[in-house]
Amino acid sequence: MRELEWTSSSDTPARTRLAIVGRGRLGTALAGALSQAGYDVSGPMGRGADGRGADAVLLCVPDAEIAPAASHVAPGPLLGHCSGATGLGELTPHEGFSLHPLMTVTAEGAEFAGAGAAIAGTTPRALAFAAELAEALGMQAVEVAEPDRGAYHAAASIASNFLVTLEAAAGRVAAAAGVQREQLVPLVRATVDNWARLGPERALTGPVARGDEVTIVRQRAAVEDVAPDLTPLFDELVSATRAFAAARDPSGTDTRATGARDGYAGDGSAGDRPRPGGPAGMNVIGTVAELRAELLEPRRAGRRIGLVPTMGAFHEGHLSLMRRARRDCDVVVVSLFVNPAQFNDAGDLDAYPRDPDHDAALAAGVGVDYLFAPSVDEVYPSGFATEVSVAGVTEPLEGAHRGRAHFDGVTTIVTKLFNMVGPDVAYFGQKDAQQAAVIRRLVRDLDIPVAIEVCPTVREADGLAMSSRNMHLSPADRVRATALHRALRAAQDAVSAGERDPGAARERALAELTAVSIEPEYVELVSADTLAPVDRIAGDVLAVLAAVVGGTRLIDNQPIQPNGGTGRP
Ligand code: PAJ
Repeated sequence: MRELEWTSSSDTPARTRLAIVGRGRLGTALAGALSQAGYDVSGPMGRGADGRGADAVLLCVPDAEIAPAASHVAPGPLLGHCSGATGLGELTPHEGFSLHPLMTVTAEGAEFAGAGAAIAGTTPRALAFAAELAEALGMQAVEVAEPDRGAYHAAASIASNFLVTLEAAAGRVAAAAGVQREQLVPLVRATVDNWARLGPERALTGPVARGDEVTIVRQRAAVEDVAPDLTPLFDELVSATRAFAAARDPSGTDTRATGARDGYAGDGSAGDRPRPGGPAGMNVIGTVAELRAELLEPRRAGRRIGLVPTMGAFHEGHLSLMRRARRDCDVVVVSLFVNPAQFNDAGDLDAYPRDPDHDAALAAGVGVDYLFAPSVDEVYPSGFATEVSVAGVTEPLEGAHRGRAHFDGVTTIVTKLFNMVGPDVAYFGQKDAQQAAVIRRLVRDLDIPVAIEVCPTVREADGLAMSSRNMHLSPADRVRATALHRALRAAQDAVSAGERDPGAARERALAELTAVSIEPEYVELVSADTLAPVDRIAGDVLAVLAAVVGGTRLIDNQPIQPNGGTGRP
């Protein structure tokens, strides 16, 4: 039996008369539970009810119908709704409250006792009534301020609705393997239970947490095979899980870092290269002669050969190029060669991560046909005396900061790789925008018969562009480094809002960096073609930047679109 001061004027305590409007699942469940708790409940009734005679009216209707339903309610009673997202303004001019159960209500009803409930009220009395209803239902009430409703409700959707979407996806993939949904249930229960008992950090297990990239690649290939529409979701989840695992346990997240350096000989000796033969389905090749012999037949048959030049330590950025090549070409060759000629610092070359067997497994996982991993001697035999050097586009930005020798090293090795492989198409990443522009100029100037494809930058969930150097960042610097992407977005946002002065857009980017004490080597708005600074933003413009964050040099860029759009690289 409930008594409220505001209804009780006689000696006999009056039961609070509560009208429930809305005959859906929630209205039905609340009417039952509150009547059991001692309230004098009428309803659930239809949406046009005026609530006359009630002390309080509770609207259990969809958000869009709260205001129309409220307009039918006669003046007098307290008026509440059960929405998490909608504010109390919809109840005006009534004295209003809201009670949002943090609990799902299915056709079978709901278990309110023990669940949370978000409450709010336009007056202390209305808030107290919402608290009282929650208590009567055995719920843990928490007051959520109006400005916090959006975040509160998003959290509820992620925790509940999106989890169901994930489980539905898991069920589909499981079904393709002949595993029934029911067989996943104990796993899901144990996971949620671990999350509740141990917290998210300790509850996270599995291949992403272990850094087991080979397994992730295999899983992705399977998803792509049995439920291709789920691949983007899978990729996003891997990326978000990686970011979470990295923030959680900075010491042990990237197993490649240690494994790589342990096995590194640094002189192009066999320890730098994958074991010959390689994983099933992929051929690992160490010499130019062998490679040419292998490609002779496909070339004669007019098959399309794609090349992805790399220096190893594969991450999703590299794998995205390989997948693209796999999609577009008949034969996919990936070169893995840590090119000493493009490092201007011996320490940098020594520290370059290497894990050739792991790389070979990843490449095989995405369907690469040949992993070409030559030794330093194979590429630069004694007496080697030729250099390919591109002028102009190599001079600003990276050229100015790393020295011309860097790009001379890149153009020399890439020319050699083109001659060794003879690809129809070669794939490069937008992540290294200047490198891509230099390569385009190289093939144009030297009439090299290869098409250059530049693929979008692959980013971590928090926006940091993937790079083999990221593994050197300390946890704190890993967080600071996200400012690079924010800076580029700030420049894009300024331009989208109408800014055409590169200096002003640059200042916006700079502000994001200085906010976390990052002094960039450069932040510029340049022509995407020539890499020269622009004096007005029009046409294809790139925002580019480089910065040393905690001793690790990072670069990033963003194509800028003057007429809106995300310009997402
Ligand atoms: P590496 O740094 O191994 O990069 C190989 C290719 O992967 C490059 O084309 C690079 O732009 C691309 N890449 C790197 N990170 C990426 C990301 N987050 N998203 C998309 N693509 C990404 O670049 C080199 O090697 C070398 O200079 C090389 C061209 C192989 C010459 O030695």
